[in-house]
Amino acid sequence: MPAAPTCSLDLSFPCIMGVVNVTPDSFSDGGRFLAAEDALAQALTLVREGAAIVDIGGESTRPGSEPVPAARELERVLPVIDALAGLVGVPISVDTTKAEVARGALAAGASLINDVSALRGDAQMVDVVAESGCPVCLMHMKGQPKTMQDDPRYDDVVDEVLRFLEERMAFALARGVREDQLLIDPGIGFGKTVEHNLALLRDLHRITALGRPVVVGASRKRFLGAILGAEPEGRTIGTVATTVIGLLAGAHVFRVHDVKPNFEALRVALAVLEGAPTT
Ligand code: HH2
Repeated sequence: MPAAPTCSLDLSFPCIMGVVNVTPDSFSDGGRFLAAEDALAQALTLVREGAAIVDIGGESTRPGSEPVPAARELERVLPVIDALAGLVGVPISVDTTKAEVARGALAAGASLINDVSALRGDAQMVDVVAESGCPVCLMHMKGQPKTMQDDPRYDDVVDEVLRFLEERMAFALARGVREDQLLIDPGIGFGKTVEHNLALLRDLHRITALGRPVVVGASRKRFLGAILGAEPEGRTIGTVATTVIGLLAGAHVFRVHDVKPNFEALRVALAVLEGAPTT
């Protein structure tokens, strides 16, 4: 397979990854961007608001969700990625666990694979990553979306997530993926109680200590609702709090639906840490 056109990801600065779900059933924006033109318009808005990466997904992984066939996922994401790649310079990420979808998305102009199964969902995915040379995000998930929130248990959630990420990184390296392609993600909300999510955010520095860029995906998630008593659209400021906490722990990429407030918080927090405004 030919290498995708833009396979490098500049993570010299922490950045915002804007989320667009081209799905009928995502937990917070399901149905809003199912039409390609609506998804494209939303992606362009997120880039204008400061997203340095746009993550396009065609299958919901919310608790209880049903898997979607590859053909349906491709139908949803390809027109959006194709059009977006012609319009913006920022890297486009495809949120998929399927090798066929990843291949199609890379050919259409995506340059990052966001695999919530961490290369476990499809035996061919690791080869797509190795052959393309593109960055890949390996995320922790306990169980499968359909049942992952049915009483998840850990002896020590942070230890287990650390061990899992180390094992998945070793697997990828053994199969020909370069270390500099790897991003890692504790998988906030994927087979975790409120307390598990809080422990992971509190101890995020242990995950950043693994030495690869860490992605944090806390945006509008249920644990914020449990703290705030708010529906997804009322969880924006709570999400911003997780972005600042993540930044202080050394995380690099903040996957959010509400780009503007998270980007502003990131810029202010970075300016404080650097002692001067950053661009
Ligand atoms: N969370 C979701 C989807 N993809 N990818 C990464 N790397 N990290 C995450 O935490 C993450 C993710 C779930 O959020 P969303 O896409 O908004 O919902 P849905 O899965 O219902 O489409």
